[in-house]
Amino acid sequence: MFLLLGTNLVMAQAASSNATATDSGDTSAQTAGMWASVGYYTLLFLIVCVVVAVVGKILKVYDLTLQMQGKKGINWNNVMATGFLIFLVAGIIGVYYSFSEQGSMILGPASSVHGKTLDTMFWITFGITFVVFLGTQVLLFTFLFKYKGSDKRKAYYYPHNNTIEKIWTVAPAIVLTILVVFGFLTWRKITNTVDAKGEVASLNVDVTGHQFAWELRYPGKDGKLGKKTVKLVSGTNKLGINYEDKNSFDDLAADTLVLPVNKSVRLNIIAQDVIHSVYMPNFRVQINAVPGLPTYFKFTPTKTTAQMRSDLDQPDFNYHFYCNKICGGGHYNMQKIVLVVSQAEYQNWLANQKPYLSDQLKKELKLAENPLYKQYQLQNSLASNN
Ligand SMILES: [Cu+2]
Repeated sequence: MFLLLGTNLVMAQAASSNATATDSGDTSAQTAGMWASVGYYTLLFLIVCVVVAVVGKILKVYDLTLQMQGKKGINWNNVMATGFLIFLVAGIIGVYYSFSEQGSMILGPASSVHGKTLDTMFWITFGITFVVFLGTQVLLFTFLFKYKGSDKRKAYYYPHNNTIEKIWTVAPAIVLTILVVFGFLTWRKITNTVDAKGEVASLNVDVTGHQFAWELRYPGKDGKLGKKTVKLVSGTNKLGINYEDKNSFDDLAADTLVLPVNKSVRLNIIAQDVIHSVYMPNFRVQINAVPGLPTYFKFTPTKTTAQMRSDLDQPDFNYHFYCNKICGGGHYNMQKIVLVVSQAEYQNWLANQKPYLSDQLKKELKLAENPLYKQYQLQNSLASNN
């Protein structure tokens, strides 16, 4: 009960702090408000405890006086059984309340191809577990009430029954197997969609997390990302790009994750310090960024930002990209806007992005004297002349 109150409290706080942050930004008033509500719920909990204790004591005294007068005392079996029934009804009301109050906070339809499959899996799992939850709770508490202790009835000693043991072992095993196999097939379908079968993703983007920002690197005209090495990381070469790889020369640095709609994207995920996590709820994308262990995620966005805005009737809607690990003091900073646009808009945006290779970096690496770079420049100028 205390946990439930606590969860509600935190949710209410998040909602109210979101509302007031835009209004006034007065954090001290918010903190005071927070402690006032913590105090309020703690007090409420203590009062409920005291009331229960007092009612219990009164009943006990009443019971004792009845017994002293030679009458039949309180039937505690009935009291306990009724208590269980009240608990069941209150619990079901609580479940209904949390669905009706917080159910609307659930994410809208997925905006990616694999997201729809994941959602189907989620709802099937939810449906099965919810029916089992409701069924077991109703049976448990109804039986507790129906077969409460009584003087007229003696408890039946029933130590073992192979048949029902088989049923309650085999039935959950079958259901769990179906769910696990379903999840495995779904995950395989997601990870096999784009390039696992040798088919290259239309777009390959590097996402590097560090305390406390994400760095994005897009491939240039060649469509290939250059190699990188952690040893080369410096003030001017934040990602440690290796310029002995000629694919690096035209790579682009971007501030926003812009993606063309209906094209497969592969995000190469890297962490430079602690574990971060790439989280894009609308696309149902979430995977850890682990130092020393590059991960990746492939997905295909299906709805442009503009489409979502008109569908949801929210002109200021944006997809977001978050860090999903509490990675340190500036963790809240690790978010970006994700723009899903048409192919033409994407090309247009890409043409305006700055190369990762800054003038300063060129000087530092003495690229003017590098034969590989000279050759790259020559090819570029020939290409633009043609
Ligand atoms: Cu982070």
